[in-house]
This record gives sequence, structure tokens and C-alpha cells, in this order.
Amino acid sequence: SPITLKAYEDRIATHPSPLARRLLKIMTDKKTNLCVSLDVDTKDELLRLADTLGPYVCVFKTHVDTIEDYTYESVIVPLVELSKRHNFLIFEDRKFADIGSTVKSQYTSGIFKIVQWAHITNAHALPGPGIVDGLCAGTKDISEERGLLLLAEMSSSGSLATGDYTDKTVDLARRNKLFTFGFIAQNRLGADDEDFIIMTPGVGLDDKGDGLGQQYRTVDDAVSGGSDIIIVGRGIFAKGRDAVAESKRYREAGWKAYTARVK
Ligand code: S5P
Repeated sequence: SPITLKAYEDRIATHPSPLARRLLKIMTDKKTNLCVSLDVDTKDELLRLADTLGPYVCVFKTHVDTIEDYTYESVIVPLVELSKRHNFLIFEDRKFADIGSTVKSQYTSGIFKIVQWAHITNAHALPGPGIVDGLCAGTKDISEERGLLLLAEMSSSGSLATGDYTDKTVDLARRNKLFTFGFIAQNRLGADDEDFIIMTPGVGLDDKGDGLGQQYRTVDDAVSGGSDIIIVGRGIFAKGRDAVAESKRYREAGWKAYTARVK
């Protein structure tokens, strides 16, 4: 039977993570649980989508290392400006997977300086507690809220992140709930009163897969299974699709599925 959960609005006051509280407030105010994955390869496309789809989303997810003409000044500065104008959070889908000391440098330094601008980033649990400690240490001098999602399950066919690995990932998140506010997952994880935020990729209304292992579920399947935020990429911006119309469609489907699930 489908999971019932508290309303986003009722979770704002009680959530342990400041970043999650800010996110739940945005979702409530804008009536959207849609995260669009901006997997494009030029800055113009990225910024155009961020501007035109901004009103419909709570979060924009980026893979900033795939932008051909990337510079901090020409990509990050305007993206942060758009995030303020349209009131969305930025999620750099970096999938950190190294020892604490290395991920701390990858998070804070180089040409991307992810911690400076990405409200959310994510990491694999594989290396153990040091990865969370290293990333958390990287937020030390940042005054704005920052949050981490652990990859507890993946959408791809044959994923190894199942069973015991998933359970141990949840345990790892429990060690630092101020910073680790949720999971990339396909199912509800953690106890109800822990209130982890579940963000779910592999959502598509028109496709079943992409020929490279991606698997799509419908919005209803994802949300009734316990997802708080649906992540949609090519379902919205693939060639031939009207990204604005598709964003409205996924936002409506996501909100309807959420309303049906809420207590
Ligand atoms: O398990 C996962 C985790 C992630 S973060 N499966 C995924 O597909 N993702 C990401 O979500 C992936 O890197 C891509 O950016 C997005 C899905 O894109 P789509 O075009 O298939 O919707």
C-alpha cells in the first residue's frame, strides 16, 4: 500500500537540518517537488533552462564538469543570481567517492569550488564515515546553509547499492543529521521520525530507459513509494520536447501524487 507522510509544511519546523528546512519552505511556497536535472553541455543552455524553468522547480541539479565553455564567472555567478530570483536551490550532483581529505579539497578548491555555490551536493557511502566528515569540514567557512545527500540506492539496472549497503548508508547518515539531510534513493528510507528527504532520479513519463542502464518509473510510482522530490532530466529537456510545458506537466503530476500521499 502507498506510504502516507506528513505534509512538507509540517516538517519545516522540526527538521534537524537548516538546509532541509529552507528546502521544505521553498517546496511549500512554490507548490513544487520537482528537481530538474540540467544535464546540458553549454552555459547558454544551462542558464536559459535555469531562467525559464526556475518558477516550476524547488531544486536545479547540475553536472558542472560537463559544461564545455565553463568558467566560474560566466556559469556560477549568473546561476546563483537566478537561484535567488526564482527561489530555487542548486544541487551539484558531484557523487564524491574518495577519502575525507581528498573530497574536502574536491568540494572546496579547483575551478569549481562547489561548496561556495551548491546548496546541496551528494556522495557515495563506499569510503565510510570519513567522506561525510571531510565534506562537512569543507563547509566550515561558509555562512549559508549546506546539505549532503548520500546515494543509498541508484536507478540504474544492476546497481550494487542494495540491501546491506543501503542499510549501512542510512546508518552513516544518522551520524550527522545536521549536514546529511537525506538520500538519493528509490524508496523511503529511515524511520518516519528521522524525516530524511528522499530525492529520486530515474523518473520519466514517456520513456522506459535510455539504452545505457537508466530505468524510468512514473511520477506516481516514485512518490507513492516515498519519494519527496522527483528528479527529471531528459523527460523535460530532450530534443523535441518543450521544456517549459514538460516542467509544468511534471510539477503538476508530482504535486498531485504528493497531495494524494499526505496524511
Ligand atoms: O541513481 C541515480 C542517481 C542520480 S543522481 N540515477 C541517476 O540517474 N542520477 C542522475 O539523475 C543522473 O546523473 C542524471 O543527471 C539524472 C537523471 O537524468 P535523466 O535524464 O535520466 O532523467
